[in-house]
Amino acid sequence: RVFNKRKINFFGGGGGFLFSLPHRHIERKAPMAKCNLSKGARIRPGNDIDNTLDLWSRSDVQTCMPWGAPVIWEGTFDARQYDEYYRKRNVTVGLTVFAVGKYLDVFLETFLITAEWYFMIGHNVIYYVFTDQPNKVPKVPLANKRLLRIIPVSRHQRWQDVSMLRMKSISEVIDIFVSREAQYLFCMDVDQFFEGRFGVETLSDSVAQMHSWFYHRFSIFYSYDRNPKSAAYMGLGEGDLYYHAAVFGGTWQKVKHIVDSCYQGIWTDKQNNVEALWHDESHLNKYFWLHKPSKVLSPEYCWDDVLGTQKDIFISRLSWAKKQYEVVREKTEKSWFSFFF
Ligand code: 5GW
Ligand code: MN
Repeated sequence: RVFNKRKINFFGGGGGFLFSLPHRHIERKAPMAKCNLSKGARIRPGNDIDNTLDLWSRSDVQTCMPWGAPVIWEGTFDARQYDEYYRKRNVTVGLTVFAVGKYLDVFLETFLITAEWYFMIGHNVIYYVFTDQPNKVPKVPLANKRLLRIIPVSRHQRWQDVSMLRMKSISEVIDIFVSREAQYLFCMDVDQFFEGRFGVETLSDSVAQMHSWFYHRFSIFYSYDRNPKSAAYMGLGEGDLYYHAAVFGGTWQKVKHIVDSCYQGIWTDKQNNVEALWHDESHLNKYFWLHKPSKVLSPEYCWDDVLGTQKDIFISRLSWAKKQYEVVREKTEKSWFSFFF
């Protein structure tokens, strides 16, 4: 959530111009916390596949969280072993994506085509495409064991509502479809494309995405909601990481709890006539602070190419698409930020 937001907050990261620049230009990089588990320690009890992770293969980055959740980086997992484990269990993974208004024309086809190349290849996949124009959904040919459901939604006046009402719609679709046909569910923004493996190594009870703009920033720059009137409020010193709402997931049971809790917060804010700084993302960050994710994805899983080449990013798996504000947003919504480019 970087551009085109109206509320500006000094600590907000997305706020002032200086804080919006890619950090490599202006800020000292914050050193990453390191995994404090002793070598050979088991990340989860039992014979869970996550015990095969080699958290010590990447000494340059944070590979586990203090509560024991692994952070998935290239080099920490054996893709073959993961695929075999979940193939045996015949896992089905759902993927929700919203394509409302012009976002359908501009982003959906590329998102789906590249997902067919890289997302959970060899496993059962069900796409849930939420859209206000069902008959315009591109007919992307799907591989074996993959299917796509179109979920009609209505268009909302304010774009903040489009992104916040995702939480409610996802919850409903979990009740109607996902709980009957999939074990895991990912929820993603549509304005991105896959360009590297996004596989079953990402599956876990609840999965959060490390935000690529913040992983080397000191936590005072995390753009949490700092307004005490909002349900998403987080004080200075609170929070673990800044998570990106463009990718989150888990078992459908956990995702249901995530989206219901976030929606509850959004609804409470509406009653109180406040709106969190980064909308659903602020509420998601609050949620993951109170309910720690059981797995965290490294910025490889949602990378912004604007950040350029970084020596700890060996591969970009899912990449932000160029925004094309002129096309996707109304004239009045044009980004003030684009003035600088
Ligand atoms: C339109 C104008 C402003 C903000 C959002 C929208 C919008 C979002 C829309 O018109 N249609 C739509 O389907 N969305 C969905 O919400 C897309 O899946 C989109 O990826 C997601 C989040 O909105 P983004 O990607 O514009 O938000 P940021 O935080 O990535 O800039
Ligand atoms: Mn987006």
